[in-house]
Amino acid sequence: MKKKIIITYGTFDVLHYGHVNLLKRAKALGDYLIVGLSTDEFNEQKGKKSYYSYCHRSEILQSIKYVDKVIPEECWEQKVLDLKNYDVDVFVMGNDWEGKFDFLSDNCKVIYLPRTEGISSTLIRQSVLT
Ligand code: C2G
Repeated sequence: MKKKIIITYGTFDVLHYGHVNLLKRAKALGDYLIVGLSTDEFNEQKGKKSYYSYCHRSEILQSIKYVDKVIPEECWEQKVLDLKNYDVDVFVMGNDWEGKFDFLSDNCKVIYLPRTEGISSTLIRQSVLT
């Protein structure tokens, strides 16, 4: 029987329980979770500077039991090709992106999950890492 493939994307810098909560709920929607991890170069395009490098963020994500595969997210436009290449059934994002990826619903189910309030990489960096 075909595995139900889930995909999500993000920077996942300074991994915290909000990220894990998203990954846990995303994985619960299917059998195999792919994470499109923003490269350092793409982060620049997003106006974000991560504390950890892509390699370290990827290593940390791969240690999370809900994550089955990590691929580089290098540009905004790659999602449609990713959905086709990996035969994705469900695209998942936190609802801070509500509506932004509805155009992908021609290719797969699009689900926005409630964001975990009170935690963010920025908050952590501001309070701990500075
Ligand atoms: N998230 C969450 N709760 C938080 C923080 C983040 O549910 N407290 C979710 C976000 O909604 C997102 C995922 O965790 O779905 C990753 O968040 P970021 O690393 O901030 O990703 P972002 O910069 O939003 O990049 O193409 C999509 C982009 O790459 C998303």
